[in-house]
Amino acid sequence: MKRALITGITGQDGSYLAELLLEEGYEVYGIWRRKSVIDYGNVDHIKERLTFIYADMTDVVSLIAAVKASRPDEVYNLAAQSFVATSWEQPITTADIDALGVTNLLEAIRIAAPEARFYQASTSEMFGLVRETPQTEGTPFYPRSPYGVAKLYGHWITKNYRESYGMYACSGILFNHESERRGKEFVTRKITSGAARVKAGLQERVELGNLEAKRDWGYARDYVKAMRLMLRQEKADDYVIATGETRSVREFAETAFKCAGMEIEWRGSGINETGVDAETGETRVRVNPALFRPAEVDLLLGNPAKAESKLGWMRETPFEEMVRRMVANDEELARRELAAKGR
Ligand code: NAP
Ligand code: F7E
Repeated sequence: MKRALITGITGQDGSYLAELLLEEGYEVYGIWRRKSVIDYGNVDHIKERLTFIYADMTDVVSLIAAVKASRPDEVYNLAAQSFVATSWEQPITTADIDALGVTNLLEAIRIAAPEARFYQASTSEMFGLVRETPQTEGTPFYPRSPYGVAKLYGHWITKNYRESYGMYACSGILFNHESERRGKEFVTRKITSGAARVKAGLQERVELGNLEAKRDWGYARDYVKAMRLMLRQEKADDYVIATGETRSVREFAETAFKCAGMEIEWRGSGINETGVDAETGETRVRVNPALFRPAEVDLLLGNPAKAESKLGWMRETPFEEMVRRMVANDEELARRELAAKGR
């Protein structure tokens, strides 16, 4: 039986990856953080089948102990302070976890399980102010946030340990991927949850920042399959994982509200813009300038050709289907919220 160690197991990707590896017969270990209240996050439904180890990316001693205890064949580093907006408020924490945390984990592996294969969760945020479109493995990087800068360090240190010590260490440069398990502060889930709650009468509107930002949005369950494939190749390498399609936040909002049975009409332009439900005439979306970022990533569009040809990876879930699933899930949560309130 193969053993995998996943950092960030309670997060969106960690939970889908854990399910996938369990299905394949792996013994799955997950690193989690000590909190005042025990919280299994997105793996609550499979917690009995997992082995949890308390550790923190900023504490190399705890990581060495975790690697020793799990004796992994594969290590997936998915832990991060992953919310870009927070990285301006907590730049040091973000760097400690997302940059130096990667070195901590690589050193723990070098000491305690040097033969283990390593996956690093790199990101399209490293392309930032994009130098070419679409972005590939060869596109120069230009990060635009403390998060992007920290992740770029994690990306290069992974490559460096591969070249310095011959470790099997890969980076997946994943473009945005979403799901029913996405954190509610990210724009997609904020919109799908907002649309469902507006429809249920639980909130009046959704406040958004930059509607013109464009992202290449894929489905998280499809993307974790690429991580596993990367660790099964003859040689370690880096791969872009993306859909090859890009859409604006505005288009995402229109699609999500449509899935919830509401048609959005935009009135005004720029920062005072509002989205009005064409049926009821009520304002459903409002732009709040406070939600704009100090520096924006305007356009991301990935080219996954290398992953398709070398890994045989293909995305499976079309954009509209992903949004439909997210809205349906949030409508169900809104129904439960109403029931809990006796409405
Ligand atoms: P997520 O839902 O925010 O999950 C992050 C995980 O990291 C959580 O389990 C969190 O634990 C854990 N974590 C945070 N700080 C930690 C620390 N100091 N020590 C140990 N664990 C810590 O993120 P995700 O969307 O699944 O993304 C997975 C990875 O892919 C992240 O590295 C992210 O930066 C990267 N990425 C994501 C995307 C995307 O679109 N989703 C795209 C490219 C790259 P708690 O539950 O304790 O908070
Ligand atoms: O923002 C704009 C915002 O926070 C997307 C992380 O998983 O993907 C994610 O980072 C866009 C930005 O994701 C709101 O300005 C408008 O342009 O959903 P997001 P992100 O910053 O792209 C990458 C690949 C990662 O690696 C990260 O870990 O949407 N936007 N209005 C808004 N964004 C948010 N959050 N909230 C708004 O109200």
